[in-house]
Amino acid sequence: MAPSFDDENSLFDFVVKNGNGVKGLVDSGIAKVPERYVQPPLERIDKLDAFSQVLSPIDLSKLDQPAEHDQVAEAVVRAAETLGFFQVVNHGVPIELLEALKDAAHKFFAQPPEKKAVYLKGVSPSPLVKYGTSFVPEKEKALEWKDYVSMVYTNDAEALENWPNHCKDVALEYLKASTMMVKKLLEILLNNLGATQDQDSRIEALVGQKMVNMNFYPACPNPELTVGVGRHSDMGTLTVLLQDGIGGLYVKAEENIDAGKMAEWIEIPPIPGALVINVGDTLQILSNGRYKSAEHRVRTTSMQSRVSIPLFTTPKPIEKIGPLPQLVEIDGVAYYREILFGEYMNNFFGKAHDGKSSLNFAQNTST
Ligand SMILES: O=C(O)CCC(=O)C(=O)O
Repeated sequence: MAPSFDDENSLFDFVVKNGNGVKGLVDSGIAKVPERYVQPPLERIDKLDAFSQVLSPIDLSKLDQPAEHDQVAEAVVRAAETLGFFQVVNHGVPIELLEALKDAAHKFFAQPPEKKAVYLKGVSPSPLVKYGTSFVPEKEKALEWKDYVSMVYTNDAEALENWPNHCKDVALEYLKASTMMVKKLLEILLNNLGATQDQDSRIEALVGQKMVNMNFYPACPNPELTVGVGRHSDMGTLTVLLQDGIGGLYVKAEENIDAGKMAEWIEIPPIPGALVINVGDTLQILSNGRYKSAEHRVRTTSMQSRVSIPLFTTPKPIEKIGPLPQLVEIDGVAYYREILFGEYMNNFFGKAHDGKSSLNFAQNTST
């Protein structure tokens, strides 16, 4: 018989503190999600409420063809200026590697809870690896239906020594191949801002810290009441995301008053072999608002477990972030203040997901 999780504390201990995660909850045989996972009505995701707009993926191999380069670069810039989300193909990350990553994620989460719990915050043998569930469970009224393992990159040797055996080789290869792609995209985005001076060192600083996550969303008995991940934008520079074929990732197209369009959620359908790219808050800040960090969220599904594997690229915590001075001069105003990325990060991880409110922290209140 499934254990009772009517008592909030016993549920929290089981899922969060003891590391059983949502996977442990599902494996215990629950027929209905516990109250603590029930989202307020406005946060629930109605599948039928979203547009399924198949935005053509951008073929990055064309960047190497002089006749096509400018058109592709323009598509990247346009996507960063509008939705902040796009998919890429022929990105240089081997397709077999993408398959191996999804397998590795399934294998990691299929392990018994005690094998994963060794990486829980506070007991993990390495500060580079953290296993957990939801986003910041201590701060959330309703928990997110997701388990994850995070692997922070410092150097190859430390990654191979500390990252979990099931994931380390493939995650490291993914990080390297994807970072090369991210740098190419940043070159395009910075050129468009006229930021050509010291570009290589600027790009290195923008991707100075990297982290690969493996997310696991177990099949959920009540997808209509829960979220896999709540509405949020990423805090960093660019995120590369591998999703499997299950679907459920949504991005918000902002209201466009000039075009008479209301805000709407668009489903980002899985495209075999493609990777999703999304603009993070750091690029919105750097571009003084020209590039838009993408508000996104994830639905749960009752049919099958889903995995996704993001690579987050961010500046190092000691790095300053702020709008490019030449853009402030053109705009006559700095929409964001200059701050240490570490401060931005602490604020981001100190609160439950709440759309793009993370950006308020960097807002220049004197404008
Ligand atoms: O699973 C996904 O598709 C998105 C994951 C995500 O937004 C995150 O890990 O921050």
